Amino acid sequence: MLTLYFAPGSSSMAVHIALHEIGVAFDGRPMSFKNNDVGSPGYLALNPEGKVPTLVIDGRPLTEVAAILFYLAKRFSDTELLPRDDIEADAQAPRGLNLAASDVHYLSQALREYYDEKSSAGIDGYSEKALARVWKAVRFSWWMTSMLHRFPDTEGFGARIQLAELDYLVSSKAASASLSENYVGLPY
Ligand SMILES: N[C@@H](CCC(=O)N[C@@H](CS)C(=O)NCC(=O)O)C(=O)O
Repeated sequence: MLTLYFAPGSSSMAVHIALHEIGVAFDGRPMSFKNNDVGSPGYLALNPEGKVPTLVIDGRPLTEVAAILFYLAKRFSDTELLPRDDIEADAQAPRGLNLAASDVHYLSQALREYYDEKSSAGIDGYSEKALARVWKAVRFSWWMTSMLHRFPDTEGFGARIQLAELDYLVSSKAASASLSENYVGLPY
C-alpha cells in the first residue's frame, strides 16, 4: 500500500507525477502549509523534517524527492523511469538530478529578483549562468572518465598519463580538494 503526503504546487508534485506516470494505485493525502499540517506531531513522526513529500510504503515512511523517485523507478522497473541493465546510464539519472538542483538554485534567485526587486537581470542571464555550470560538470565527468576508464586505443603514453593523473590525485592535497569540490558541487 502506498500513501503519498503532498502539497499542491510544491516539490512533492514530482513524486505525484511519477505515481500517475506509473499508473499505480495510491492513497493521496493533501497537506496544507497554511494550517501547518506538516508541523503536526502525527506528520512529524513520519517526516521529522516537517516537509512534503513523504511516501509511506506498507507503513514505512520514505522521504526526500530524489530517494522516492529512485525507489519508484526501481520498484516499477518495467516503466523504465530509469534505464535498465545499464549501470552507466543508470548513474546519469542522479547526475542529472544534481545538475537540475543546481540550476534551480539560480532560477529561484532570478525569480526572487524578478518578483521582489522587479529586475529581470537574473532571468535574462539565467541560461548563460546555468550553462557555464553545466559545462563545468560535463568537463568534470569527461575528466574522471578519461582518467578511470580503460580505452582500447589508449596504451603507451596515454596509459602512463592516466596513471600519473591518478597518482597526482591521491598524493596532492590540492588535486584531492579540486576533485572533492567538483564531486559535491561547485560553489555558486
Ligand atoms: N529535500 C526535500 C525538500 C522538501 C521540501 O523542501 N518541501 C517543501 C515544499 S517544496 C516543504 O514541505 N515545505 C514545508 C515547510 O517548509 O513548511 C526533498 O527533496 O523532499
